[in-house]
Amino acid sequence: MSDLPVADYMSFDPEKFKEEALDAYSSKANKKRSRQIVVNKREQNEAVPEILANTRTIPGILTMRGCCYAGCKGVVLGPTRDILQIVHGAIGCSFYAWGTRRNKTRVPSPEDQNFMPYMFSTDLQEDEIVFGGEKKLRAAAEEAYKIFHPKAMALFSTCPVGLIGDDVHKVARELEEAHPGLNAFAFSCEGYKGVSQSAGHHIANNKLMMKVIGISEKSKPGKYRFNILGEYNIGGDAFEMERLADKMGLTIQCTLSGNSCYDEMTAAQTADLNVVMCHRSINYVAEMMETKFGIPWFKVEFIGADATSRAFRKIAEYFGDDELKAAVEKVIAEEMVDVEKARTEAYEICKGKTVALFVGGSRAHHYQNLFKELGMNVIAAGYEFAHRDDYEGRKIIPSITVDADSRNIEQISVQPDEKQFRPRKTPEEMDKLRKEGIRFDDYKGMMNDMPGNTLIIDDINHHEMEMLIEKYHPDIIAAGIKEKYVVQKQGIPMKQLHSYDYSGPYAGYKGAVNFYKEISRLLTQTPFKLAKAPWQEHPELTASYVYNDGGR
Ligand code: CFM
Repeated sequence: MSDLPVADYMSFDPEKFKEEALDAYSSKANKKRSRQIVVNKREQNEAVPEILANTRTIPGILTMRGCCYAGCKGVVLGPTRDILQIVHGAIGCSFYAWGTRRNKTRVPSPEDQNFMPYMFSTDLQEDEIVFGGEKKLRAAAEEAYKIFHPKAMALFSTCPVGLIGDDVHKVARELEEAHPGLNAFAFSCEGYKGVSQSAGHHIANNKLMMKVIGISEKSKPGKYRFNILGEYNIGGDAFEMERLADKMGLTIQCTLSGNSCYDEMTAAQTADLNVVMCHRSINYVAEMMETKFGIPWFKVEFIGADATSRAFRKIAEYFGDDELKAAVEKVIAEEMVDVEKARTEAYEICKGKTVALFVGGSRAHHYQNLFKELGMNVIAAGYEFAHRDDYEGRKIIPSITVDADSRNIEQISVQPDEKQFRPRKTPEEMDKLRKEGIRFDDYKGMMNDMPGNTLIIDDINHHEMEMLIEKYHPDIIAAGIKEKYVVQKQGIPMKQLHSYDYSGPYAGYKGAVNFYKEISRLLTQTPFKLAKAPWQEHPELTASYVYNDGGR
């Protein structure tokens, strides 16, 4: 047997769970789901098992996933405050990508533009679906331009736009011709493209590389300048990283895209390092910036106090300045005082409790850091839309089969930029850093970080979630708004790890303190355990008509 630590949960039998969960399916569905539910069982140093990921959800199964448009507009571009973003489509698509993700922004001065409070949509109607909506999009964009005079405008396609064939890219070109100096670009990010929001990330990454990153050289002042890729400032997470970086004497040139502005993005290539938080949504930009501008990248996590310290130490190591290293250590020591106090208090309540996480494409991994710090055992985890590399690590990328759904998404290739390519380190310096433990261009994936005998479920559905709760009653489930009430109604505390409901930040040190306190509160609260659904008290419900028959 493996000498890896085993999830400390006596009755938990992931093999049995898998067998029972699959039992409910038809043979075809069973075959597919059996490759998406795996037991993370392996010998020490052996590769983690292969999982099937980034494939279509089986029709009829309720999925947690979002759409391609959500990944492009909602996720990657959404948090940028001063690119005026117009959604070409029905009003609902716009409304649900506006504000619900809680990506915050801080406008430096009243003169700076901020379009976050506005929702721009063409509000497509039936007659435009029949006769075409391009004219309406053009008119909407002109109207918005006249009112706001933005530096950049982005146009987003929703499902009907692709079906009726409106040329959003032509409208963007016309806008640029009509308004010299305006940077206008459009996204063919129709909701149905690809199998999830992951396709939208890729489409957004491509366009940012082609139209935004590298078009100016107005960098921020600072000696040690880096970009954070894949951090979206949900509940103020990026604010916490900015606070810490400031204290340590580091400069964040640009965050893609939490609390970001257009000017910072256009000069992102002037930074000397890219650190990647959410690998899934932004690894394409990291790779392309390395090829085009010579900026090395490595993966970090700012979720979890220890992970935060590790991340900043790695950054200091990369820049290699002793003064900087000392400043980083000083801040870590200062910050850890409050962290340790909060952690010790929470630890007593949380230790030994179990948790299952099913979140997006990176958080199901990152948040395990915080639960571990509380002494909790992760028994099951899964992503909604991540790819195999996010589970098994980047080294398996060459063995991923590219299917028709992925081929649907434009692949762009970049070349070293004639003027702006500049290696940041010599090959010898890079080798030295590698020897010191910095893994450039790598992500080891979630499964390699998890104990043996844990359950990994890709694109979990209601049936499997309900079964997990019924059979194994995790003490906490971390997931999203779509799962929240299903979980709570079964008496299990639920931590919403997408928008954090009304809470956050959870990143960095202050974030860790918030998280510890909240998890202890969730574990000591009783309302959901006390509440009984009507069917629990009276298994059979009967209905009767109550109406006034007028005395007849
Ligand atoms: Fe990256 Fe995200 Fe996530 Fe994501 Fe998302 Fe999100 Fe997420 Mo919701 S970019 S993959 S598409 S960390 S919106 S901020 S919480 S599913 S785990």
